[in-house]
Amino acid sequence: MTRTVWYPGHMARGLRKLRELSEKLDLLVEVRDARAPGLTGSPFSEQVSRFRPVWIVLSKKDLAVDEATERWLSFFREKGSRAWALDLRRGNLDPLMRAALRMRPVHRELRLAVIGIPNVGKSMLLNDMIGKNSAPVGGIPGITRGVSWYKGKGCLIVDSPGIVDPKSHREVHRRLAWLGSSKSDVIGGYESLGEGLVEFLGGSSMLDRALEAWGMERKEETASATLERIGSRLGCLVRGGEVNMDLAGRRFIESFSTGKLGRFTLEEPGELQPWEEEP
Ligand SMILES: Nc1nc2c(ncn2[C@@H]2O[C@H](COP(=O)(O)OP(=O)(O)OP(=O)(O)O)[C@@H](O)[C@H]2O)c(=O)[nH]1
Ligand SMILES: [Mg+2]
Repeated sequence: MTRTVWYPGHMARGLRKLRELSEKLDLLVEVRDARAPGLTGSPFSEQVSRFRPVWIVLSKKDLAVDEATERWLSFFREKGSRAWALDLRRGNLDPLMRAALRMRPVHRELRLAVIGIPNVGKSMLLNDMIGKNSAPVGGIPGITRGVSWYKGKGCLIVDSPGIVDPKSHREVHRRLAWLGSSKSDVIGGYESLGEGLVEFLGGSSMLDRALEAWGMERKEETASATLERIGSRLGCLVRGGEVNMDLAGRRFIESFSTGKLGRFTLEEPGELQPWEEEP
């Protein structure tokens, strides 16, 4: 049977290890992508939040629409979570660190874990927190494979591997792939994912904005035809001048996920997704 969800062994091991560790922790910081703060929630955070404080950091603030990020921050704060939005490449973690260190028990260092789904910036946040580039960071999901402790000023911080929920709806995994948080080649191939993204963006003016970055215009056509034009524009050609649709999808998703096509927010707080049922 073809696998439709990316859930390698290191995720299951990481989740087990985090569960074992959670008793020892004073605080967990969950990193979510500011472009889709609902869809990028961690499967572990809900379980652990019943007995440990979980704070939220919306990373990649620079790639999301500012007004939407403000609405998400209010949403999380109204639910009782402490929440910050950050461009982790620029740091500016003083308010977060000051608040975290206030949770430090008098007799020992603060024990904190950074959790979240893949590629949201957990290791980058940890490095910012300890003031050293100790944890490996990278642009593809699955860089951190195990659970490791790092020492900061007055704190011990755990970096953990990105963990997705294998039981989430397939559409959630597709959206995570658009954001670079799931492995596209495992969950259906770049052509179909690229077409899905064209279709999704086509429901609003987001597609016009994305195409604009390549000097292209929107036309009345199928998603496949748009992706083909993108591929042609980017020179994703095979012999005979035909477009390599898999490569076109890959380049489109990479450009989108790394912010080359501008700022986007894919969901609003409280929005019901098409695959979710009314309560
Ligand atoms: N533009 C932008 N890029 C960011 C930000 N935070 C992280 N990144 C980028 O996101 C990518 C992933 O960062 P990591 O820190 O490795 O993410 P991770 O969550 O530890 O990923 P895994 O270990 O694979 O689960 C890197 O290419 C970072 O440069 C941010 O706030 N803004
Ligand atoms: Mg990491």
